[in-house]
Amino acid sequence: MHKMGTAVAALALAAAGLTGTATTAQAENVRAQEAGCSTAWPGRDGYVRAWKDVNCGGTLLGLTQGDDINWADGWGQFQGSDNDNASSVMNSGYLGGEDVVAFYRNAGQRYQDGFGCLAPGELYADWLGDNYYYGQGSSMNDSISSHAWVYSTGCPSGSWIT
Ligand SMILES: [Ca+2]
Ligand SMILES: [Ca+2]
Repeated sequence: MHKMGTAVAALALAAAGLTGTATTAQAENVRAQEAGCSTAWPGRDGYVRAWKDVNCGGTLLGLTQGDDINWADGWGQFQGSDNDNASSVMNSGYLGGEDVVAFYRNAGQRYQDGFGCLAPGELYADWLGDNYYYGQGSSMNDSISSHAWVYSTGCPSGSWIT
């Protein structure tokens, strides 16, 4: 959700002596971001969702209670141009079991070439551009190509996205 991290960043800016105007603008931006995904939050319904734009905005690329190992193919809930196009994602899955959504840089790659895990308690990642694939390092914005529901034990400490 980023509330804590962004607040820390805002404090750091203030401490660095930047103008109050900049800090205020950032605070406004934070409020806008929080409103976007919190408004879209459906309650726990068992789904993973992905949007084209930040803050759970723009086109809803897809939603599913299952896995989709290829966001670029012609079947499943994510197809064609959904590939490499998501900028925010949400996990409103039911708690327990495989309740974490792992997003992968490539199709059908599972853990082999970069992934990030979204915990159900995190609710959503409102901006994938400040999340980086575990074990691979590149930004997750406009690059997700598959996803799967996994157990939290499958996600190392550095793989959680926010
Ligand atoms: Ca697909
Ligand atoms: Ca990709």
